[in-house]
Amino acid sequence: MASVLDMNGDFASSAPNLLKNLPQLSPDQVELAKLLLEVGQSHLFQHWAEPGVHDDEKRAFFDQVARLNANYPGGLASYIKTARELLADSKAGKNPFDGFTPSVPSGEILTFGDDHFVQFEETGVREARNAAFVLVAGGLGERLGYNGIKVALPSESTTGTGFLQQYIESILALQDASCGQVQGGCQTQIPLVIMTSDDTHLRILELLESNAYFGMKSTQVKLLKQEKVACLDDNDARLAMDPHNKYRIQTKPHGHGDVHSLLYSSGLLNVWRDAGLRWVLFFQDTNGLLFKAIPAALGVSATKQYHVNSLAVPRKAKEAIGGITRLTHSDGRTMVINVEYNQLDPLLRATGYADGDANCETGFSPFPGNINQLILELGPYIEELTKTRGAIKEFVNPKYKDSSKNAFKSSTRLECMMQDYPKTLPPSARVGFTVMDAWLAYAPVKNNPEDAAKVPKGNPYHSATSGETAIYRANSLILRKVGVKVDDPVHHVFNGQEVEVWPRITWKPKWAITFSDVRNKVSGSCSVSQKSTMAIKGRNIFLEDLSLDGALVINSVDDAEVKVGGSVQNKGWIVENVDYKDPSVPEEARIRGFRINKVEQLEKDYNEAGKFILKP
Ligand code: UGB
Repeated sequence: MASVLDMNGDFASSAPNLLKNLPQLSPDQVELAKLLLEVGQSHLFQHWAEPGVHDDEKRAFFDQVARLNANYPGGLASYIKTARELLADSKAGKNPFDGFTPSVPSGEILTFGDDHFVQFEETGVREARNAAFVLVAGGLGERLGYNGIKVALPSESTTGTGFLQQYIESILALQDASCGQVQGGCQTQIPLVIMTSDDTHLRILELLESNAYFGMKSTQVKLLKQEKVACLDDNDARLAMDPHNKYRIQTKPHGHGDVHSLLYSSGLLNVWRDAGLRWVLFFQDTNGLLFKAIPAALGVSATKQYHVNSLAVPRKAKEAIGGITRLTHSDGRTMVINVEYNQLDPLLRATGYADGDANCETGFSPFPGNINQLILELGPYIEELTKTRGAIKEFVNPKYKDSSKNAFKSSTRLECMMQDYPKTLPPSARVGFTVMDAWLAYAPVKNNPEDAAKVPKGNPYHSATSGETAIYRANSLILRKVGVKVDDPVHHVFNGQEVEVWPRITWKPKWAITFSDVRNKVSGSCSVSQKSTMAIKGRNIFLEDLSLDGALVINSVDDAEVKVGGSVQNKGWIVENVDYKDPSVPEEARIRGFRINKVEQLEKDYNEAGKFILKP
């Protein structure tokens, strides 16, 4: 242990209080104290002379500083330097897109179910055994205001399947389908990384462990926890003290961009490369349609040899998703990059688009909407991260007290976004994107009922209500595409949001992970009435001349082959409104504004191998 008296004179004179009140410090802690003083943070020690504070608090302060220093590429000195630069730019009103002119980029636009789409899906399934998946799930989802973790929320309430379960079962279905194409099969276990944070880590771990990892091997799943970054009190980047403890620095999340530095420092990328993997797929926490888009999008990456492929959907102007934009600089540089929703309108207005972020004659913004599902080719990704160590271009968004921009309303911090990864890529990098219909690919659960009800008419609600009803709509439309006569939906208002209510059709990913799978499992003349519910929970279930008017639930083990046909008629399951303010209703139902009343159903379980016919 070094004594404070070992410290040099500069240090002592700049923080005289320390001399009297420092506990015994290790040499590393002394270095950290010096570092803080050198980068203008002496205010952090100002109150250390006050009597009555236990040395443990002060040591804990240094533990926290050590973590903040270690977890940021280049350490705290680099964080503070970047913060000063970005805060000065922000104060000067400097536009991060200065010199760039936006234009509409061109990319691969897919039409669900056509030959092209089917080919891309086939290629995607083949490539899936060479892929690793990365779920960013460190966010608390403040906009949704749900008390639990978002990945535990049911994606739909017919079967109650949670988002994480849905994701894992989809990856396993892809794994099986992909290995099934290899002669003699293969033992591939597609890796899944989940980025967590202090807000979500323990609860995600508990969810996985209490559900046997939803069928994955526990070794297949790795959790990487992102750390928060220090908050900043002013334009000099003075670190903010925690309002509840003067011996801690206040911290806030740094954003989903942390995923790149975490993957880099974890060493996993090299492990994956050595195992022959070729793709890394990034995705977010609450999109129940996500895996309907993954096989084709991966097929596009492989066919076009994209280093970066962003998944996109047609975007409504002002919708809270970023716009994929081609930016051309006056010096000739160009890049295709996400421009975040709050920056798109000012950028367009400043560059000659008088109406800013507006819909064009198609009824959509001409800029495709980024749904933050990225597919990166592993080799070029490793090459780039070796240069950047995973650091992503950051931004700062202080809320100023007044127009002098000298003081903030509350502390701010640097942030980074995972989709900004291409910003540092050389012009030779192949950066593309793939557009699919929103009904097929994108229905996130982000907004609480009150905010969702205020969304401009015609724009998606992005709520638990729309997230669930979108799953039923997508499944109904897919079945229609293979010839099933699915009744039209009815319109209904839940939590102040008008949505289409289609028959509640759900299936396990292992029943169908591609359009061709659905086509192969449905034959003859099938029909489903609007009031119906169908839950297909087995791999080898074949619908043949089925007429459904009620609720039908089929469970089967993989070795059972079940043919389902004939006329199924019963009172079914009824979708009932609930009041989102009623505390007696579980939160999961309240945030969607409905629950399912299971009045009557035909439910069959097939627990043994064999061939079966279900024909009432
Ligand atoms: N997340 C983390 O893992 N860590 C963090 O520190 C923060 C978030 P939000 P956002 O697809 O609809 C993004 O808050 O940031 C995870 C894109 O930037 O739901 O408002 C979090 O758990 C935007 O361009 O989204 O907007 C979640 O899984 C647009 O594409 C994910 O990051 C938009 O998503 C996203 O966090 C969209």
